[in-house]
Amino acid sequence: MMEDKKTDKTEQPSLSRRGFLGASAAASVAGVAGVTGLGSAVMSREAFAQAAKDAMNKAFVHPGELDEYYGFWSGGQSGEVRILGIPSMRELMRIPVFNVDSATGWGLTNESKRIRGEKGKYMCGDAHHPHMSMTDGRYDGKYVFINDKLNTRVARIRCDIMKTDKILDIPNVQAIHGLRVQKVPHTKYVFCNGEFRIPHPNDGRDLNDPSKYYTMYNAIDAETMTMAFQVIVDGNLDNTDMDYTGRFTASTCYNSENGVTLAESMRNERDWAVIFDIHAIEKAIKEGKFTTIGDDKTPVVDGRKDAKSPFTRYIPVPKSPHGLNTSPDGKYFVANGKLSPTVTVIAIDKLPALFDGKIEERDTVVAEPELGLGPLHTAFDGRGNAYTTLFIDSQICKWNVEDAIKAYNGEKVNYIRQKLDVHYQPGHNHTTMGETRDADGKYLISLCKFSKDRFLPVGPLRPENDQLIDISGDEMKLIHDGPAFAEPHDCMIVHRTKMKPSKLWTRDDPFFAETVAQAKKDGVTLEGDNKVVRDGKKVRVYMTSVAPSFGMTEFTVKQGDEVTVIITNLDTIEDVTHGFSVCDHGVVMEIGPQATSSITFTADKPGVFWYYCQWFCHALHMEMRGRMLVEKA
Ligand code: CUK
Ligand code: CUA
Repeated sequence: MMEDKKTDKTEQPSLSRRGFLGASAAASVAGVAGVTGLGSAVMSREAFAQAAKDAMNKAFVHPGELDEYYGFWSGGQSGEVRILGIPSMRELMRIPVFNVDSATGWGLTNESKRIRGEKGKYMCGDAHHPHMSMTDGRYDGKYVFINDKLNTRVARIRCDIMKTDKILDIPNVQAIHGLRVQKVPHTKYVFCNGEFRIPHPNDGRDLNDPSKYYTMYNAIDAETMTMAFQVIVDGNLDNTDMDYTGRFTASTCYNSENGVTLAESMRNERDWAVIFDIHAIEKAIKEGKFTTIGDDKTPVVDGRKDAKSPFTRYIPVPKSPHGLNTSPDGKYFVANGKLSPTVTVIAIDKLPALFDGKIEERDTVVAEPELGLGPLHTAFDGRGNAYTTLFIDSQICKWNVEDAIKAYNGEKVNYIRQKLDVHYQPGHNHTTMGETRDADGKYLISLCKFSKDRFLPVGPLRPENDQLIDISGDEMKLIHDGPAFAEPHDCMIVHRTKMKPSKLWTRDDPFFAETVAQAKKDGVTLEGDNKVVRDGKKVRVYMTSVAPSFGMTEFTVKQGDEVTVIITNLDTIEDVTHGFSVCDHGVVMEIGPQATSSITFTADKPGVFWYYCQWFCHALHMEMRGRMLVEKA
């Protein structure tokens, strides 16, 4: 595992962070600025404090003002996605995805249960990588996709209503980790990595014969949210990204030993960046050259190393690489070394020659700068600089890509621009618009896994620390500490001009189309009728809501009935959301303005049960209630 080594082996003129411990934070950072080769004298403490203050003031969003960016945050093992305003770091919304949510009834309502499908019964998920759909390498404001490592799923969030609208169970693999979208010409595919190696089909065969295990690279059709294809690989896939030509994707891949235990998977000094030729894979599938696994229909091609297929190439990179990031100029894939202090820069324009057999794998590597201990992820500012998180050093290393290439070619140049302490142990980092052609180099987020002493203590479990860093100038400046609950592995920052969220629901929204179809069958007009439809032991209660009342102040059912309450919110005023909750039945849902929501439960005990609106909607919100009368069976 990663050891907290006492010395910094970096050859570049940088200081070991350990040397700073005990010094004040401001003095430390000033010290770093002085040794980064910027050629500047060490900043005085006062000058540094003033510069940081200026940056903070510039980023301050006053009450009533709006943020410049939407940040989409993964909620990690909470299973949700959060929307933050950047630079204020204010949390604007939470979008339940793989979790069950008591506020909105996500996972309880019929609409959400349909979307969650079979695996919706698992009330948990482990969300890592939110990424927005793109057109021509730019965010298009349509969808955000996110993986669930825990239950092997990928979800799609619609950015007009900011709700999850599809969840796909990925077949034949276990643990979806890295996820990215096709950037060019548009997001036709969502690519995601199956991480853990398993037998195929995983039905009890080859249980303890790891030589038969493997995992696969997966492509999902982004529009239909169905499987497009799978590629068998060696090793364990970690993170992935795509190029700006639409032909190549790359995944970091650890455990090139195909081992099962930690010791077995640590033997090799180098693992791989696996390159996938998407065009070659599409061609093979079109020609019917694929197999399938068990009953599943997904086309599968073999991209293992020994298969010497036209689909993959395995570029050796040191050692158990983790993050994989494409530079916004479209030139490079950067694989982050994790257990090596280096990152590996792969020239994308050399990949056609590699696939044609004209050059060797390592000939595509144009730089391998040494940055510090534990490089995990790299972000870009659109000005030729890269920002790599150093997990063990607890730093962000800013370095220049072209200078790193020169150094790799033997020139004496210093490619490291600055190292900034962050607090502490950063995983992902992300720049504003940095995963697109529109990378604007304004802010960098460092998602730190530990906050230690940065916040008031709150018991043994502490928040993480999402730090906002101003990168618009020559120097990085830390301007905000943001405590976060489990665990924002990754985020994505989108300029607000890219987004067009709806203010009201539309009555023909597919989100509740099935509920509308049921009402039609029952001869009910959702926009006006308030009535109870009995269908054997099934009872459907149709109600409208207009602040501050439900269309029905009581309804009667029999003990043992399966009751479905369908509510249509007729309010047309923005921001007037109602709720529907039934006491002592675990029933709760949100009904947005102009939406229809429904929920099904069993009226299992006789008596009077009040239902009420749990979403504060009006001065008479507390009066927005009624009675469910349950007659003894
Ligand atoms: S992973 Cu968590 S820090 Cu899932 Cu993108 Cu790197
Ligand atoms: Cu409606 Cu509160």
